[in-house]
Amino acid sequence: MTLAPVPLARSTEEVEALLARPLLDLVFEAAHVHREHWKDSSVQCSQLLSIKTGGCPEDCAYCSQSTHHRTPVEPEPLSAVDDVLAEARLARDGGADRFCMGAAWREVTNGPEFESVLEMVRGVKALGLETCATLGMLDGDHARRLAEAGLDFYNHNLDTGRSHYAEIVGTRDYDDRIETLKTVRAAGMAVCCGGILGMGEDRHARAELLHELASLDPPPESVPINALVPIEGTPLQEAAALDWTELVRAVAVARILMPLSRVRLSAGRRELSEEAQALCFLAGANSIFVGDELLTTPNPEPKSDAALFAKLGIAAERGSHA
Ligand code: SAM
Ligand code: DTB
Ligand code: SF4
Repeated sequence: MTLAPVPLARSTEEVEALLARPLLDLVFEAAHVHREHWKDSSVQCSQLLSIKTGGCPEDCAYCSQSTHHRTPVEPEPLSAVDDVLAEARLARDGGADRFCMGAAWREVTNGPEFESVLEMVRGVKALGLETCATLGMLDGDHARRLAEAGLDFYNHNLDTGRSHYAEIVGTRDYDDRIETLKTVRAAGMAVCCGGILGMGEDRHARAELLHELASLDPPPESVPINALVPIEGTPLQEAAALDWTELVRAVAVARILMPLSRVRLSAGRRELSEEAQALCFLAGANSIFVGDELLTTPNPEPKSDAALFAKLGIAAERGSHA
């Protein structure tokens, strides 16, 4: 059976129309696109570690690590290189294939801390893992040095659509984010860039975000789709919970718009049923965060993820393009 082809979405309005399609038609179409471009249903597994927690001067309304909010997170200095490498080894032995180091910095600055991060990247790479870091904004020289140290991916999210952005972040511009993404690209690293759903945005803002991501040239290699993890003490602590179908829709539309990207079902998986996660995988999600913790909040337990993968017959390994 063939479905009527979906025209390549070119405008935010078209993306919004895709998001509004009947759910099962949308999932069917996305699954079709997925299977055309990826040769199996394997799921890539990234593990996160917060290497520098809290004390961030930015005011991101969702974040546990901003000094603008009083949250339960206690600031901690940059971790020691050896401790990070010990965590990376555990992650690798637990089945992760990519290790992502996150720092609550507004931007990278030169000095001993950056030198330590470069050493962490070299060490993680030497363990045979793919390397990823998310350190805030960076300039061309930082990007070049990270790439030389062996950094494969740089994560920097657009977070939400342009029309909603000012509600969420006041201390930097949308275009600052886009600039950093260009700098990452120019240094030859792969881009990991996505956003968060469930921050009070409407479908139009979600369409803007997905359209913006798909319009990056080339689109990001990894697209994390996060559902807000509400954090006590932040302005979004009482945000209305996202309906799981909206997450499935966003995953499906990301898959249709960015057929060759890894679409990662990211933060918020603990709140999703196994059935909802299965529908996300069918709709084209082919990456998750594994391990007990995200950055400052819990993730599903590794044993429950292993059980889900076993039930669905999903292999936790590097999948490849068709
Ligand atoms: N400071 C760096 C930055 O903002 O780019 C790196 C770390 S920051 C915590 C990485 C990303 O995690 C954010 O851009 C955001 O998309 C996501 N994130 C942070 N807190 C979250 C939350 N409570 N729920 C869902 N996603 C979150
Ligand atoms: C991304 O898009 N999600 C990750 C990673 N990139 C850095 C972070 C999720 C953080 C969730 C809230 C926390 O644990 O603090
Ligand atoms: Fe800082 Fe990143 Fe949190 Fe924003 S999301 S407050 S930049 S750590």
